[in-house]
Amino acid sequence: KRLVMNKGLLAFALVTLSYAVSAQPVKKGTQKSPNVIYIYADDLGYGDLSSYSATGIHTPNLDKLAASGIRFTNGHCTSATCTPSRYALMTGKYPWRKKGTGILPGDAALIIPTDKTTLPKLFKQSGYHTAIVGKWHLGLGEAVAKDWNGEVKPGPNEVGFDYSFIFPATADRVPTVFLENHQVVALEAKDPISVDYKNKVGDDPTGKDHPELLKLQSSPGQGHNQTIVNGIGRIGYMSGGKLARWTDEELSPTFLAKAEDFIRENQHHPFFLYYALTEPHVPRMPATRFKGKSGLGLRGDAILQLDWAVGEILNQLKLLGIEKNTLVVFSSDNGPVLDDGYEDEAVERFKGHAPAGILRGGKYSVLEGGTRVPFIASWPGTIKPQVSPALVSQIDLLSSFSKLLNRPIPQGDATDSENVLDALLGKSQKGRSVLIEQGITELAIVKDGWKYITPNNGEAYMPLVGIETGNLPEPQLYNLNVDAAEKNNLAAKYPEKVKELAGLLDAAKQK
Ligand code: NG6
Ligand code: CA
Repeated sequence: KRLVMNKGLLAFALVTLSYAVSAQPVKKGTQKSPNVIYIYADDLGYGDLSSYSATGIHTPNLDKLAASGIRFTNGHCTSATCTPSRYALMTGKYPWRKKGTGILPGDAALIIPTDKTTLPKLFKQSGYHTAIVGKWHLGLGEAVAKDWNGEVKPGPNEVGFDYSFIFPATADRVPTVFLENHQVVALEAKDPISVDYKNKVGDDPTGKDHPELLKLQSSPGQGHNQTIVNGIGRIGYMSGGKLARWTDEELSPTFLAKAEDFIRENQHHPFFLYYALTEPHVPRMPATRFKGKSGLGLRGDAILQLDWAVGEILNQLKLLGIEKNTLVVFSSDNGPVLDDGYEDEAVERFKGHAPAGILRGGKYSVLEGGTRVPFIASWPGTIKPQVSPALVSQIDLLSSFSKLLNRPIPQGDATDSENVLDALLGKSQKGRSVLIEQGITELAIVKDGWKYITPNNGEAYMPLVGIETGNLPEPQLYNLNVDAAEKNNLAAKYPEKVKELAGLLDAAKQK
């Protein structure tokens, strides 16, 4: 009798065990709710990765990511500078529709509406855990005047991120501190922070008065000579917060550690991570072990550091066994620039490296070099490796992920975002057919490969940064299908095409 009972128990135990085993690995909605990591480089150009034509610099981790998924050859940010591109990414609206979306100072108020659909909110409402780690540059608080020593909000947490670990603006703008959720990290009550973009505050030395204290000189005529932090002159003045100020060499390792923590803590739950790196934006001051490594000056070294950080994230996904359940998208917020304010030898040591590849222009340009950037999507096991010519823009991530998550966007929100999910998953090589590109002053419109740049009187060349803007007083028309380098202006030859595109751009502006 005892034996029978034991057999019964054993059977019960086996059934329970097999139930437990079969129940455990079935992660809720494995295919429908992949983790999504959006990795955003800052000022990385179309030609800066070896998978995108660079020969003088090697980026093995990003190349591996590209080879494992889709390498887009016509992927775009909306704008040739940072703030507007990030605004579009968050809201699915073209930034030029709204005033105040240009490059923001470090003390600007939040410009993302808190009551509208945003990219992180879409995920959050779908049950994801959401986080941003890295550069923000979309403003903080209700107003310019704010207390950095209290709770600084609204900010990323109010527009959809459960967790945020950011720096407020750019690496070259004060305050040079991290914020975790609403608080400045490592701030001491006895040493409060003040920030001012008009008048000097406190008695910290400035780059202007004390160039002898600098480890990186600012380029003549380009500012970057106000408060000195870590031997680097910044844009803007700050005082206090001595313990809280970052060391530039630690920026990337710090962001990486925070991103890894978030991934580890959420490995059993769908998550969305916006990992916004600072490389290769100025000041380029990578960790000491990367200095001198590229032979191209600090800009090249910063790109090697960027590639390393991406590699660490990819390794972690593998180690945790979640790489097949994670869609990684990589891109950049605007085109490249060599001298953007510091004498870091990017120009002297570029050794023929073409940061925008075959494209004309770079950061600030309405030419392709301004907004056509590296764009990679990888989801091992789901996306078939390929090179795709589909026209895709970061502004489309909102609508595309709304489709992926099967979560419609309320009317009136994200109205410039198009669903290009099939292109992002490699099921189609066709993306959008029309795209509006924003340079520092002008707009251009692309339709089925034909690009029209509005005539304007802005400067054609920015001598300090050495970049062609694409501004000309006469209309420009390029056939990007055969002339991605924008060498042949066909406006005089095809006046009808010019008219059609100019009309289309006007209509889009009215929308
Ligand atoms: C410019 C800065 C440049 C960089 C840029 C913002 C000057 C002369 N130049 O105004 O150094 O900070 O703003 O770059 O101040 S972005 O990638 O964040 O848009
Ligand atoms: Ca940028």
